[in-house]
Amino acid sequence: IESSIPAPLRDTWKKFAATEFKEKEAFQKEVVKHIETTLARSLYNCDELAAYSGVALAFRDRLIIDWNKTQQAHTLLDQKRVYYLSLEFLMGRTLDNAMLNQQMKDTAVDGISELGFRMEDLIDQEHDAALGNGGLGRLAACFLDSLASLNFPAWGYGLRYRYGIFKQEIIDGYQVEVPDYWLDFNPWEFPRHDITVDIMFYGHVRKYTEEDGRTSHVWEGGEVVQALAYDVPIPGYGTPTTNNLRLWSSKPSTGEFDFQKFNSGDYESSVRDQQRAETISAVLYPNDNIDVGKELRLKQQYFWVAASLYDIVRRFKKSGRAWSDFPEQVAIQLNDTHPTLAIVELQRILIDKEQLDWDDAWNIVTQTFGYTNHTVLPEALEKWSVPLVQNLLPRHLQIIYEINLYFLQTVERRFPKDRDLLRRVSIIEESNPQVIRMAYLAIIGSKKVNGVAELHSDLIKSTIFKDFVTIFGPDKFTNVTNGVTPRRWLHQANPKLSALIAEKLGGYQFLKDLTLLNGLEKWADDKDFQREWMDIKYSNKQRLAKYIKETTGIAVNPHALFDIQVKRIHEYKRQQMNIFGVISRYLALKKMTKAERAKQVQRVSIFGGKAAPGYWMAKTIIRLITAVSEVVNNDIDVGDLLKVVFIEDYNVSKAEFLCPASDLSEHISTAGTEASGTSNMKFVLNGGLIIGTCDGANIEITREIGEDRIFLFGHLAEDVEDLRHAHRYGKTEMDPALREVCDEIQKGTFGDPGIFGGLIHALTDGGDYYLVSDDFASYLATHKLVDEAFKDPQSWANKCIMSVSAMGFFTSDRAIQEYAENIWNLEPVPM
Ligand code: 73E
Repeated sequence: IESSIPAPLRDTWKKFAATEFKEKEAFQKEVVKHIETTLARSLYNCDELAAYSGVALAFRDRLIIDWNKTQQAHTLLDQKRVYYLSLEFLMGRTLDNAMLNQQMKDTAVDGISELGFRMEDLIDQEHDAALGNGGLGRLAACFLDSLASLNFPAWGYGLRYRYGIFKQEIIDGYQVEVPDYWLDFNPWEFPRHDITVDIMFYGHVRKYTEEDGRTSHVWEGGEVVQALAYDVPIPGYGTPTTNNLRLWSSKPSTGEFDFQKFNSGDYESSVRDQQRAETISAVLYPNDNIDVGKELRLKQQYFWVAASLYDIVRRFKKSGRAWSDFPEQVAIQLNDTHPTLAIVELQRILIDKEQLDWDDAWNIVTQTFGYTNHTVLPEALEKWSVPLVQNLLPRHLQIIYEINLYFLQTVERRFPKDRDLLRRVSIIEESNPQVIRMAYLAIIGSKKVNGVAELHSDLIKSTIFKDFVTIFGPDKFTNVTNGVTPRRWLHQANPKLSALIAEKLGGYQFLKDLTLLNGLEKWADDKDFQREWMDIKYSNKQRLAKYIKETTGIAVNPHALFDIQVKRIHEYKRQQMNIFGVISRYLALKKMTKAERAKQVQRVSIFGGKAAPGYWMAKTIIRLITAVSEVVNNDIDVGDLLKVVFIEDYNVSKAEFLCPASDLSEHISTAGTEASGTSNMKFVLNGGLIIGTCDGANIEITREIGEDRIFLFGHLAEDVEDLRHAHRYGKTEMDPALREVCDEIQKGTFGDPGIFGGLIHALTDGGDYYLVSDDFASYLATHKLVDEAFKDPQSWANKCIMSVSAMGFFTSDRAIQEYAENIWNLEPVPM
């Protein structure tokens, strides 16, 4: 209140309020002003980076105006808000998205060309904001876009890493990691030097008795680090709603604790403490679907969760409401178990700081949180060692024990004498050392638990969380199938296709209601429309071919079938099966006569994706792909019939030109391992077909588009256990085609076979855990069907158009609407 302008002066103030540019000249004026003043450059000294910066600053001003209005409106209305807590936000670039969401891109393209620049070149100057590993982080970014586009009052909370996911270079065929320092010029963030929170680690808990006889706890004597807020505006599409993403950065505390050390002359250790403080938000852990359990990661989690909750609670308290209203005003969604400590932290705030009774506090907590599970892979389920937590967060450990005690007591009352059940569902696993099972804590502390695709949500209920369904009943568990934002993944990535669709549907309303795509159905057999459609696909493939030529030197024919698998490299995603299939194709081509070869479909096999730096097997898979590409691409017998390409440093902005350029994309995880997948949705939405297993969202995609428009193969999730069992007991023989591939690798056709020993071992003595051999025959046979289908361009085009027309379900808008209705109980703010 004290910081607002006195009422009588506000009219003067409003007379000078910032306004948004609306036409070309006003835009140009803003750009030149920013280049000449904000950036201190001139028309004699303006390169593409300066021009990009000028355009970015001009659009940033527009965003800020809408953002201020949105935040004021939300504060005034004081409706329920949702807070999306995610350790990862894989935003990619902002400028193009901001121009499109504000529906000002055409004006800007025109305006900037009169100033001597091509907008594509400027857009290309921007560094990706790559604060995430893969699907989980990108999902968070799509959700922010949908929340704003649907006018929901929502905030994202995350960490402002100084280094995002590493940049991947391929050197001599191997992945090399290069740090991603992305902050030298970032016009899209605003430091809020007035918004800081002190966060404590270590220390001890002191118990004392209050005057009324109750026991209280203080956590004290620890090390304090400061969290500083950086805000990022999130514009909705075709609405002024602009939400806030708040990212915390760590700094040394300016509080008394550190002055003590300084004053006592302990400079060295004081400097070390400062560096330690900055380390917390320094780097994103580069592991997708793997839990490593490092202390610094736990520090990141608590630092971010504690700062965010402090902020959320502070905002709630300003409203002057009773604590019991908290769950009516606040919904907090946990993106996987990474923010699970928020449950414990809120309980701690309520009992230790706000003096609520345990039960009242716990009721509030368990009405506030929702937990989204993203994986069933055992190696990805977070477990924190008890000694580690004891040392870093002693009060939280006490509270976790207490939560567990009360929980186990209720279980015991309902299921007396079932000691094994108690052992199975305890938050504490009795291993050596003991560990805390974060997923169990998340379930117990949340109102709702959801998986991210139907199969996945069923699987968590029948496997890893089975006992909790028995205890809490089935209604606590629900499904929200993932989605992707059509603004970025159709309109921005594939402007030509978006324009063609708009022409047929009479406008761009489909970008706000993706089910309108079903209006394309009636054009699916129209020859002219098919030709326009496939011409766009061809030009997207040409653009990719040009990029491949420029970056790798490999010449690929844009008329060939482009077969793309881009995603993090992981054994469960089975890029190894794909490259084995490529080798098998290569061997078959080598055996053919010239006449037979002439009848084959030309293929370009394109791979891309990062391996976690410590994941040896994933790195070996990359090495095999690059080795095969060297041999195959230089074999004159093969020529254009087969090319193999590894795209370096796959990221969001590369996905934006890869998705529109596929004829076929691969989503071939071992059944039951890929929770959802989201690139499957992006590829189909861009008019590509997919080859895939009955896994994750592939199943629902099949249901929507029809099974004759997808190339499904392989065993089902329900078969997996038996198949693995058979491998363990040596009751299987390797698929003969796969045997041939392995023999060829071992002969040295792709270089020193010693390099690939691990891959072969995984298939043989390793027990073939991902069932490559079991699915291989069906995989190859299905690729043959793909070739046959590709030979009939009209029927292929029809399949693509019909598929796109049926993709309405997979918008992240639908997913967000489901969360709002079934989990958050959240209403949009009318704008
Ligand atoms: O299937 C994808 C899913 O589409 C799943 O593997 C991914 O989340 C996507 C969005 O729901 C995912 N990432 C992680 N777990 N599941 C993960 C785990 C630990 C660290 C980083 C990411």
